[in-house]
Amino acid sequence: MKTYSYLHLGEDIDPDSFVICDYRVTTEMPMEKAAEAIAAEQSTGTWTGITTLNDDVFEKYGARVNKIGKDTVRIAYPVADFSLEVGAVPQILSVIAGNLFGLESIGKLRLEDVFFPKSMLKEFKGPKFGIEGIRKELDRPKKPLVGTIVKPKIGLPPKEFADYVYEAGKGGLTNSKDDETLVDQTFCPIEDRTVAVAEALDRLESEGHKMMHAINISTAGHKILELADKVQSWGAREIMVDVITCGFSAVQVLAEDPSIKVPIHVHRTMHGAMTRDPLHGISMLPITKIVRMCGGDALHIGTLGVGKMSGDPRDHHNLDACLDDITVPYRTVMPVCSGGVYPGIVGRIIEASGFDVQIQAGGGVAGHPGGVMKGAMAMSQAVDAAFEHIPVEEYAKDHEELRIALEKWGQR
Ligand code: CAP
Ligand code: MG
Repeated sequence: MKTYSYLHLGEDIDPDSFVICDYRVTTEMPMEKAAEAIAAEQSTGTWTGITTLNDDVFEKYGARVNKIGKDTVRIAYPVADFSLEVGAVPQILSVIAGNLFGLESIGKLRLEDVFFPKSMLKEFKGPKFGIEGIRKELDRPKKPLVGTIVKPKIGLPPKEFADYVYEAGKGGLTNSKDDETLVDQTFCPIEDRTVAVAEALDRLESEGHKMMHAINISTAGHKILELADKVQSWGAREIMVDVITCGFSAVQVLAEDPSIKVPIHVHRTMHGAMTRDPLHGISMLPITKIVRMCGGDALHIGTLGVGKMSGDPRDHHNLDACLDDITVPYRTVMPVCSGGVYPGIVGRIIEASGFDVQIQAGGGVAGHPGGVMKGAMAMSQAVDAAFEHIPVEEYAKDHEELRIALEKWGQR
């Protein structure tokens, strides 16, 4: 039986003909063997030589191990390995991020990055709104967006929920959203909540302030489009999808359906199971790239090493993947920095992100001693200070709400 080698080290790989993946590999095996095991499992091979593999199949469809580093490998998968209907994420993921994670012989493995050829990128449409579209809806051309997550994350009935949104808008916030665990519980049915929030947003608009609230429609795959349609008809101005629990295709089906005419806010709850271990899983970067391909308009990317969720300066790659307009043919995605945010850290986040960002605080608004409106004012003031390059403690001298927030939570 013929044995085949998947090693093509240092060869020129045409980026238009391959999907190129960078993996981090922790293994007792020699790196070359580990890399070949991955390339085989994910393309034409298996754990042993097989009589059914021939030169033609191997040459056309075999993955190529292109680079090996101390603990990294680069593997290129021929475009032909992907389903004809290439704009379909499930099959792509099962090639580049499938069985390989379970290979007993390898140890730990992490997909760090992925590069798709133009022919595949063009099968996806990207965001319908993106940064520009969301800014236009909000009449907020330059300043960072500033939002809240209604807290407590579950339990408020529709009226109190909508009152929270109204107060947040009165305090100057441009955005608010449902929390990831809230969809359609009996204490807050989605129809009643959407209608009550729509009334609050209309009232704010009639008083001169434009605001968006993302209604969480994360539900079963066969019901998500219908639910999105319904919440739109009840007045939703934005919808939210938990992309890991619902799947990338949920984002895509919503973004590509012509009946959906509102931006899609993409939450990433459960991503930590894949992204947190620096040696195993899938880093946020490929997730960000695929969300953008599928049409997410805003995406949580972490707080660039500052907030309550684990994260580090590598989050910058995720930010770049939202904003990069050179390598991808889509609109940009609004990066959302959320998780343990409060006024005293807004300046540091904006320093790291720039102004094209949506900064959000749940506890950092609802925990303000003066209540939601003052909490929202303090967050808005912190954003204004950063936008005007004024140190936050300086700005707080004339802004009481901000001063109280700094007293309570401090500053970093
Ligand atoms: C923030 C949040 C978000 C996190 C998730 C929460 O609330 O609503 O779900 O931002 O993390 O429940 O934690 P707080 P990430 O402002 O009260 O922390 O954005 O990193 O996906
Ligand atoms: Mg949350």
